Amino acid sequence: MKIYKSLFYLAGILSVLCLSCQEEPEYRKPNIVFIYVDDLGYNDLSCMGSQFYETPNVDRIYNESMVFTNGYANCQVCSPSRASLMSGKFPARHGITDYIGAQTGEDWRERSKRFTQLLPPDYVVHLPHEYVVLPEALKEAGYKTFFAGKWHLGSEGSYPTDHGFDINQGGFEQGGPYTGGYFSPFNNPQMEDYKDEVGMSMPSKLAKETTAFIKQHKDTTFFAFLSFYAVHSPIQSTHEKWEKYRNKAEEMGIAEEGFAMGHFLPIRQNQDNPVYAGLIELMDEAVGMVLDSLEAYGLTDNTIVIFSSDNGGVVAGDNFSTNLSPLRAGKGYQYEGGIREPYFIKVPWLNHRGEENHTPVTGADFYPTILELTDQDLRPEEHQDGVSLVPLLKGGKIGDRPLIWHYPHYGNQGGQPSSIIREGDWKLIYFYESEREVLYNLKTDIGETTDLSDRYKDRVAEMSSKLFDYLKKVNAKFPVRDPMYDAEKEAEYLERIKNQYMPRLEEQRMRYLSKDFDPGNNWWGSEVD
Ligand SMILES: [Ca+2]
Repeated sequence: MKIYKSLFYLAGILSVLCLSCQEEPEYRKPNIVFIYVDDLGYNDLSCMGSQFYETPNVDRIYNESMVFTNGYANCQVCSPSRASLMSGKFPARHGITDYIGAQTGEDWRERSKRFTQLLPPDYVVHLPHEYVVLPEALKEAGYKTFFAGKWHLGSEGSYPTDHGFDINQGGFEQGGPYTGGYFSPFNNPQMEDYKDEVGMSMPSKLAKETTAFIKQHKDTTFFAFLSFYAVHSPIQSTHEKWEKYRNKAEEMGIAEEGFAMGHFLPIRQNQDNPVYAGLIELMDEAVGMVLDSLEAYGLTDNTIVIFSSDNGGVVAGDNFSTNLSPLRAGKGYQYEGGIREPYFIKVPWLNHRGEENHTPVTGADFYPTILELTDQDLRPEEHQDGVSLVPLLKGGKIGDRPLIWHYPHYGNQGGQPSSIIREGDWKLIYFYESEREVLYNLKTDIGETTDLSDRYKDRVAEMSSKLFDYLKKVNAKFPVRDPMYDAEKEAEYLERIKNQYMPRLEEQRMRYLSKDFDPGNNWWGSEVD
């Protein structure tokens, strides 16, 4: 008995000694760095299989993440996907179904001059204020919240600082760097231009602001949302990077023809655009700056890093930048190229090493996932269409659920008004023009080449009714037939695209790949005397 007592006494002394000499580190909620690239395609990264683009820094995230191979944006264009990420709701529910600024109804007919069969419906034009969106939830939990880059979720009154971000660097109503291009001065009304930054690239500037924020808040808990304007049009790069990728394209062999006609527009057939490759590398270097700053301030082990994009890479329309084979099409389209994305979640203490998870997941899942990873109660009344992916991150499963997309608009890139439902390996697309469905099995046919709707009529009926039940439940809006539609005019328009526009695109492609290419203006302002 005496011995036990002495041991107990001794243990007590030791534990007191231990506490005094070695302070228990105070538990701190993890930081979050969310990196969102604009218009980045599924395989526009070297870690995702590109042989042309080089992205060693994004590959660092990939290598320490769980990689979701069936990770999706919630729409084939930007604003709807961004609103889904912030709100945890699918676009049909939050009502921002097209990029903010797109024309609808008779305006579409008058201004697009495309002579389409349908008139697209109105949509919500800013992130609804009544929602408690992700940054607001994190702010309530004590996070310092920071936004840098592209916003495109409303104009004044609906900027990042109106939706839970303490700081906004460069986010406003515009969807691209239209005010000053990709090299400083940017003339962005929400971001200061400095004299010593003239010629600096937009990705570097956004990374610089993000790392300054991280440094300033390294002793608190923060949520930094780095929302690159890259790699959205107008694509621009430096002379040096253009030259590197022009030479690389030549080494890989330049195809004689670069385009093939799609439904409405020519579609780029290869990854061989040296300006786009250079812009991707500028983005990648900026990612490296942010990762290095986490390392420098000792934050790597307590910072969750997430990487994704808002829609597919641009294969048609805008700058006709890339090709996403074996996925079909790209931004603006209802096919996998339009919606499937790089989707990486790095949780340092789960020690992932690039393991692939094939469960279909979407941008709406980030909100509940982040809440659970930061020990907060879920808010199912907010993120109604998202689920927490923490069970998957821990090696388990989540319940089966249908994923739904609703895009009752014509994309500038040639996409068609359509709705999509994905269940398991099956994907059903409903086209509003033809009022027909197509059915693909993505496991055996990732390129969506073989329509199986005639063979699986029961499955089509079942998935279709699930899709439209959901759309009706959330009061989705639908396109209407244009009473002034003229099939002949549309056919003439499409002939002009094929016979006049496509040859001009081929010329432009070859100009970018020629040895003496010079865009003028000192390489878009990147070269400073
Ligand atoms: Ca986008």
